[in-house]
Amino acid sequence: MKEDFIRRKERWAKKMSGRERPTRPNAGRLPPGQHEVNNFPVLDLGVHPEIPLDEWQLKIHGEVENPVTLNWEQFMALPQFTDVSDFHCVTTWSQFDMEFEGVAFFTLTELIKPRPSASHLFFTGYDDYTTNTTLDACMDDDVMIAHSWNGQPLTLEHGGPARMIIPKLYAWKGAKFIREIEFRDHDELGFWEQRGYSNTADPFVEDRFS
Ligand SMILES: Nc1nc2c(c(=O)[nH]1)N[C@H]1C(S)=C(S)[C@@H](COP(=O)(O)O)O[C@H]1N2
Ligand SMILES: [Mo]
Repeated sequence: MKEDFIRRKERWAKKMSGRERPTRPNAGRLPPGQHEVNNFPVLDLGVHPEIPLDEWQLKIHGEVENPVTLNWEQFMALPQFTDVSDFHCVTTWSQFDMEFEGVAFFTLTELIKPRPSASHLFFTGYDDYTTNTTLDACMDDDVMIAHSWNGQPLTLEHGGPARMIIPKLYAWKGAKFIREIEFRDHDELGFWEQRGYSNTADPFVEDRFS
């Protein structure tokens, strides 16, 4: 476990320093039961909350040493991170080679310093959507809070100003219009998790429903 964590953090450090281009396998990257698309469909509860950048805030708190509420300027002043990943929606579409830019989750954890008691995360969007993961699932080199896709600011329908990207989990685990991230010492099911979707959500084992 510890060694795996160190490897993920090393991969992230290499990406941050520009010494490693993200490389993607060609074979075996389409999870079972998925098909590839190229049109980046929109999926959400149908509410697209419009948050002016000068009112936008991201609150990160809970089991952390240094809780913060970032405004847009502070968020954009953090070290920036670009990565390429695949995107898997539980409704069976996958899109490869998605280039997102934002703030790496490892950068956030260095800022807020999770307490040893922090084991889970609870995410809330400006549309009041919620979802949850383990902390471990987000301590990975490809996890970020993205503000841009393919070099352009995220459109509102895709979760702008900023959204979570957690490539190794089905996309409902990535909260669009992100407003709050709470570090917790216990798990709590989010919107879809309460409605029968899997809590762990690993596309490669078709972990769709609980
Ligand atoms: N805030 C918020 N985030 C959300 C959702 C939502 O309804 N609200 N839907 C989730 C679901 S079910 C999916 S598949 C992805 C879709 O992201 P996209 O619309 O950019 O394709 O966002 C996820 N994040
Ligand atoms: Mo979804």
